[in-house]
Amino acid sequence: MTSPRASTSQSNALGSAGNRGYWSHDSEMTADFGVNQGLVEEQFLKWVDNPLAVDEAWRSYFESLAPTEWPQISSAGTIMAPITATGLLSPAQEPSDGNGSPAPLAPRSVTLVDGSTVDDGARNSVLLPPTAETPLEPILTELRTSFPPSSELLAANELQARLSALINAYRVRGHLYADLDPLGLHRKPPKDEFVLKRYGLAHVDPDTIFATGNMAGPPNESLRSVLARLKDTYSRTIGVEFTFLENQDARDWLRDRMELTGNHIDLSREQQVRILTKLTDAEIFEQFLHTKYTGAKRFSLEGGESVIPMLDILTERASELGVEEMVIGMAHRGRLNVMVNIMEMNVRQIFAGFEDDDPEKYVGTGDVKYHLGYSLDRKTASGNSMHMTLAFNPSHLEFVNPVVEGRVRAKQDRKGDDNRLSVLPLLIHGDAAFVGQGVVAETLNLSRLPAYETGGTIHVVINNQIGFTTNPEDSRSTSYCTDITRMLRCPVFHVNGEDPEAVAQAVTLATEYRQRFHGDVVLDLFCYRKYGHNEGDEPRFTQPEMYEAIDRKKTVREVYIDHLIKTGKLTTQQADEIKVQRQQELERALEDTRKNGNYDLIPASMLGLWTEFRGGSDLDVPDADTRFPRPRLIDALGKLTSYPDWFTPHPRIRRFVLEKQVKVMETGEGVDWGTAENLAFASLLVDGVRCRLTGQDVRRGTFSHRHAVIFDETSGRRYTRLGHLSADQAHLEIHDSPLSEVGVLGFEWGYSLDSPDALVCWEAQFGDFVNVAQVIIDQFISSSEDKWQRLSGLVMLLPHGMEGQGPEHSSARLERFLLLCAEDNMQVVNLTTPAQLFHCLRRQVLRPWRKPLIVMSPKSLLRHRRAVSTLDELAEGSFQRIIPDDPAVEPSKVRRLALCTGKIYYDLLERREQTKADDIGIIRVEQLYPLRASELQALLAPYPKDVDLVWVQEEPWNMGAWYFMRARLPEILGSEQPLRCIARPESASPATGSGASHKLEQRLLVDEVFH
Ligand SMILES: Cc1ncc(C[n+]2csc(CCOP(=O)(O)OP(=O)(O)O)c2C)c(N)n1
Ligand SMILES: [Mg+2]
Repeated sequence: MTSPRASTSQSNALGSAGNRGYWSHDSEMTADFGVNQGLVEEQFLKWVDNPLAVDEAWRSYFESLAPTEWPQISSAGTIMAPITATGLLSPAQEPSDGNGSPAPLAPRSVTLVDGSTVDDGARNSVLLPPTAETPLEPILTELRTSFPPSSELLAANELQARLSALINAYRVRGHLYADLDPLGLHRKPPKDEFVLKRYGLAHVDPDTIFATGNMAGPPNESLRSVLARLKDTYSRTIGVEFTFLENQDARDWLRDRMELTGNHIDLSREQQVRILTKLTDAEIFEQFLHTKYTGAKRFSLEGGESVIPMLDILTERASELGVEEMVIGMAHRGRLNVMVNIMEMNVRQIFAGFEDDDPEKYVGTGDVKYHLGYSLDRKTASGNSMHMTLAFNPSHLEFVNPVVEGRVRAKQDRKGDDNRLSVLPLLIHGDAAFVGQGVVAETLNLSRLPAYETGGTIHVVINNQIGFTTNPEDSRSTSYCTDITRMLRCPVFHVNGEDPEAVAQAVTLATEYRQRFHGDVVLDLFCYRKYGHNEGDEPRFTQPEMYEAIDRKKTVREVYIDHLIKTGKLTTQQADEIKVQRQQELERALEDTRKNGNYDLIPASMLGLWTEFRGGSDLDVPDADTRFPRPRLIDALGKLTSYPDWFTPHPRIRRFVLEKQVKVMETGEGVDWGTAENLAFASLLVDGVRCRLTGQDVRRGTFSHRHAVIFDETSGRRYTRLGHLSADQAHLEIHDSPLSEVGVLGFEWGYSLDSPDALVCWEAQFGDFVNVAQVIIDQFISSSEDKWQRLSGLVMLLPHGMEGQGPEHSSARLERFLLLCAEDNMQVVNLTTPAQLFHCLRRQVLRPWRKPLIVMSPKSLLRHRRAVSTLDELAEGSFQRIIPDDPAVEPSKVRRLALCTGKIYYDLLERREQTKADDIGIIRVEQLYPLRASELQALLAPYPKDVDLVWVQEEPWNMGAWYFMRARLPEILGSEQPLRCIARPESASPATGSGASHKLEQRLLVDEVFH
């Protein structure tokens, strides 16, 4: 199918790509991008959710389509094709969702024209136009029926078939025999695979002419020539895995591009000199640091210098193909080299880091130099500008991957880059980490999901065939370290890093592939590591054989110079000039750094989008007015509770959600948790604030309280209540996520970095599972401001509370979050009323203070009869960090004052009412961090000096907020006021597995407060 808009955006991409640029190898490739199915699907998904979310051209295009022409949605489960029990609907019959748009449908079987039915999977292919088949050229037009079965013909057919089998074997398995390892130590399978004998072709005269079938190139060719081309293409210094690609166009495109050229790139002398210059930059930079800062850790790239020309070509070619912005995630290896030689960072800043001569400058803050991020606008050779961002990362290998993807997605969303061609994610991995770390698989799994796709990531593996001191035999069960990407069936180019021109060919193909087919692609750069893991490490203790081979090696640059001299492209003198020039530049820069100083790399985080926002101390930033007028709340409720004519809600949704909310509208009373939360989102959306909420089952809500998206009772078609508030409401994304914590949370944190003006939320299924994402919490969320001056307003909703559901469904590990709190780095709240949630979520956006917000979300309070608010509390109230006791309880009569947080409050309140124990005071600490000392002091002031002050929590003594309170409260309250704790006894696991025991424990706990 085609769309007017799809072809427009292609021509935009072609506009820049069509000018033959520096690395344009095949300007023709840009002439037939084909219809961007991903873009069409994405626009379609937006349109069905809210027709106004797409621009006019798309709107009228989709409106013009009959349902049978609706795009197939490849991402399972997001949206289904239009059907009813009786079959396909036409647009005229198509029920509307109230805003004039058809709404999505749930999976069903489809009635076909012939009366048969097919299920979902088959339906997609039914609704798509059939794939055009290229008719094969008749071989001999005059023979239309059959050939005489002569023995010669049969023998010839047999030989032709054998050759086809051999051609196919090269395509599928040629990479196994390729010359990939510069050290020559890489073990290959026994060498008989492609021996002609095996294919029954040994006795054939090599000059016999064969038909080449679907092999790109001449239609007829001698056996000798076919074999030479196959070897060149598939078993030289590039080994490619691509035959499993599901997209036949992509497979054929790659095959043709490789076979036509023998997988060689046609480089001008100018391009070859550029490659050499980049290799020289890479090598000389490392050698310079090695001599000037002997023994200092830099994680040298030596042995893998080809990464630098590779990234240079990637940047140039991507720019020619319409990429305007790249976000890069990479680890330690070669990072400084990339910063200087690809990102054009002033090398003086690196030298300043090595000088590190002012011990007082970064006490308690900052990060090591090979973790720092950086961004710049690079002018490319083709005259375009490329904004390049290197993401900050922790030592924890690979965890930056989802963060980079989230950042890219946010940039794409902000730019309206719907075809995802102008912002490119680039992830650079180590061989051991890539296959070893689970977060890699989680991130790969995000790549084709509507909520997370970024149009394809280019992965580069600096495969130095070792991880610290560990050999591949001990670090993976797979043949290649890239085999984890087989889950996506994306192309993988293994390339010998000592052949920079093969590297150039592979990276050119990979870049074009990403821009053309919008999918992930992998470059596995086989290389070696000249030194130990770092420069102070002796690798010969553990890898003597490998290092013997390494010691004998010329550098990659020298090997390439030999090649250029041999082919008459360069003289030794010219090569030396390039080297000397680079050395002199570095000498001058070092001298300047030492003389003039002041080149420290200070992360510049508060520029651009961030200028209006603040980090730092809580007290320095005023509170926001979070009120929202009652008539507008009623209007929002009206929208939330209405639905289109075609929609029939499930009776229980109608009764317990919609009718209940209508009642709130009428009475202004009974705002429950789900209603307040929906209203918080709605109030922001109608005021133009983008909102994004992902997590497992968030559309409905794990505890069935949200129902932001509801489903037609019979067809299952989806209706997004929050998507139909007003014509000009801001964009909403609410997506059920995959069953992932670390990948998804990393992604959302990345998304929040580039969306300071949006409400970005992630919800855990139960808070208990949040520890699967602990690295993201420790290394990014809690510490990024301190280490990198990076702020985030991410909200984490973590269901928490002791409710008899067992050890793994009770605790979001509040204690761990509190342990991480320092320097006002984040906010931790445990709320008791829907109004509090409403104001807290609104505050998160309306206050310019950007800090992660950790919410201990309730479970039973979602439906607790007392945990309700009024519309007036939403309209007129504000967020209360601490909620004082009922004014009816006279402070001077209180003998015991219970400080608590979260749902235990209601247990205490009910007991107090039952026992009329008005000598027990109850104060709710709603915001545990930052804790405002003055507020707490003011609240406690009216109570008697000798009041029995207790911290009451339902969590075991060694969990919950007690350790935190015990450490913080004495200072706030003054040391003379004793403080004790009433809690469950200490416990190694958060909760009992028995519901009955839970109840008993809870009763005893409350007894203790009231005894
Ligand atoms: C999650 C994690 N585990 C362990 C480490 C410690 N570590 C640092 S580098 C390294 C080896 C990495 O090998 P590889 O991924 O091949 O990268 P290379 O150093 O070879 O470039 C290890 C184990 C780490 N940084 N992160
Ligand atoms: Mg390695």
